[in-house]
Amino acid sequence: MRSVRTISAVDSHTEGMPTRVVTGGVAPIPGATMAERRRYAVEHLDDLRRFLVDEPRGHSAMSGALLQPPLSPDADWGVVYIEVSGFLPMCGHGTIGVATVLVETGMVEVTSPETVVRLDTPAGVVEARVEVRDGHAERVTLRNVASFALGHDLTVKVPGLGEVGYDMAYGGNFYAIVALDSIGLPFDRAHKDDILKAGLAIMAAINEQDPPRHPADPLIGGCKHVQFLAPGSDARHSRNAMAIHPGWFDRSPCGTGTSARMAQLHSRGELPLNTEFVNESFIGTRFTGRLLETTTTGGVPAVVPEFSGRAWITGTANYLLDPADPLPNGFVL
Ligand code: PYC
Repeated sequence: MRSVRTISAVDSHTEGMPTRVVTGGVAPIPGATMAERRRYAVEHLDDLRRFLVDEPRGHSAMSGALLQPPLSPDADWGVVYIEVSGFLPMCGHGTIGVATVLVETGMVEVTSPETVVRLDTPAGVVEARVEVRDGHAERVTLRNVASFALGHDLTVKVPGLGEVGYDMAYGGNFYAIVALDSIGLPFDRAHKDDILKAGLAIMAAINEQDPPRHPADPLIGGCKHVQFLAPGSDARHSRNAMAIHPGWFDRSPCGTGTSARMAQLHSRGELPLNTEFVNESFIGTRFTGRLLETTTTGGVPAVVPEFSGRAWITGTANYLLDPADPLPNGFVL
């Protein structure tokens, strides 16, 4: 067996969505903040991302996290998120996966019944409270970054769909929130190809006509996620089909999408603080969330959300690169 690259990982899934937690084989990434590390990774480490998430080691909906030494003094670990769409500023299901792996592998000091893990992410420090029973991470509750609605009742002209109405909200990534029945499609996995095609067309049109920009962080912008709401979704219980660039659905309810949805509902006056909200994924798994407090970010009214969900370890692996492998960075079909 020969290898010119060896990356160790603990694989997990959060409510159905994979997180490959990279625990070894990646050096500290240059940068004075995690946002700078993410930017360095975008510019210099895309081959590593593709090696870990694309085929044949990953698949079209693969996602993961590179563990890093933290840069904020109060954080336990730093995280750079990787997935098929690129390097995300923040990833909720991924953070639940990371916190679960850190506790179950003993990479943080574990206390029962709760272990608090502070993670330095490109979008800011997030706090994960892990419920621990008999050494097992049972559930993770995340206090997420400030989330906000950027616009209500916006419209975009989408080739093949005409004028599509949406709200734009941020919960660690930007989400165009669209009622699925407004584009004439049913909330049915048998129609997933049509839903995905519509999602990608909406993202492309928004990025061309009115791309979102974070008011306080110039490194965060663009729309790579469309949160399609199922009929009957409301401010206490929503179901979503989360279409993500370049062409896949979140299998989990999506943590940053849940935060964006709660921020949108709050800004519309429909979700007060400290009120339970359930978000359900396309495969029927759930996150529970609530809004903790109001704040502002870059002058925009915002809320601080929390959400909780569960993750399970599915394996440990060393990912190798044979020097004779003709597809060293993997591929996308
Ligand atoms: O859970 O925040 C999330 C997420 C983003 C992309 C996929 N999952």
